[in-house]
Amino acid sequence: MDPTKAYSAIAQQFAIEGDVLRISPYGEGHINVTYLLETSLRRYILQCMNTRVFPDSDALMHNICMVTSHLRRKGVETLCVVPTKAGAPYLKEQYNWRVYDFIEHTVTYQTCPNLRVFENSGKAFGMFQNFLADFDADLLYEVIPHFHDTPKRFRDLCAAVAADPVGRAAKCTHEVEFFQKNADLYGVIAAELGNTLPLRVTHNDTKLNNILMDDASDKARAVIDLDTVMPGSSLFDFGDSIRFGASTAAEDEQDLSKVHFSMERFSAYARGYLGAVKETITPREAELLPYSAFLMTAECGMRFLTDYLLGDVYFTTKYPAHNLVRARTQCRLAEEMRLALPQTADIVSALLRA
Ligand code: ADP
Ligand code: GN1
Ligand code: MG
Repeated sequence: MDPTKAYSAIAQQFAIEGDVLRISPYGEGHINVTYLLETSLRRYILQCMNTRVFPDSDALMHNICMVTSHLRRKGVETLCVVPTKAGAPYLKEQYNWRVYDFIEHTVTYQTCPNLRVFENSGKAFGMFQNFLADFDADLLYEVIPHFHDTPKRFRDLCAAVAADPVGRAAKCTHEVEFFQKNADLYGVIAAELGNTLPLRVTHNDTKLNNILMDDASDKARAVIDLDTVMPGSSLFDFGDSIRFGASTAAEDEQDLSKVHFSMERFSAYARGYLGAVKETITPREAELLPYSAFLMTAECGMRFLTDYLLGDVYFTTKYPAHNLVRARTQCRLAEEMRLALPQTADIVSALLRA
């Protein structure tokens, strides 16, 4: 179906400038269906919101409007929600839709192109944490409860293996064994959050394609995909960035011989991140940075595998084994990260002393 024909009437219900010329699929997100909306005057992002993942669109858009207003007040470049012509933050139709200004002269990376980009993204996510340090977490709805509750993610995986609703469990016994073997490592952040680890307002989905980099300077311009901004641990954000950007291959690389954890990239990201949060990071948070990379990678792998077992109901997939392929890269990376814990701890210590 031609998206221009199908969705022009939707786009025209927003307070956009110019006449709709073209609507085309855009980006590599796994959750929403994203389109580039081009008018006779400018460009926008049009998104069909995923109401299975985020059932409460009012709460979701409330969070996004609150967070973006807070950032804008501080002069930080951020997403700009384009309201409907009736003045609402999103459109309720058969599906729910929203529009953002397209942030021009930026690029998103699906894999890390060079160390400078990754260091800059570390700095940007560190600054993002700083900008939200005075944001009142009580103003936010918890749009996905237990989002980074890794022990619960493990229990969900075990339940999916036991139920095996689409008969795929026999195809992933090695991966399931991997997650069972490491199960005693999943509880550290969950046990300490709110006591020995501070609860902060965090992004919770800090992969490299959720940050827009300036296309000329490679500096970070805007942190996007603010759907999951909720109270959490800064370790979720650090670990998830490393999970995605410190891999030598794409998240869905099928040739595992290409998939490795790059300590050089870990070091670059940590340098950028610690440069931004040196004043506020607690000793316990700093100590757990290397572990957080392992944890978030294992957690994401469990989520991909659970979705594979349940028949691909959560993440967007392009072929039947896509979630299994993604789970395999995460197993490989998590294993290498676990083995590298002594070296990555040394990297963090050296950066903190510098
Ligand atoms: P998902 O939740 O599915 O990941 P995102 O909100 O991250 O959806 O959007 C998907 C992709 O669209 C991003 O990775 C980015 O490349 C692009 N994108 C999203 N919002 C903007 C924007 N305001 N300006 C430019 N590109 C954007
Ligand atoms: C999803 O929305 P997107 O594609 O940026 C997911 C993240 C996963 C990621 C794995 C709301 O991120 O939690 O880490 O895929 N987002 C949600 O690539 O579940
Ligand atoms: Mg995204």
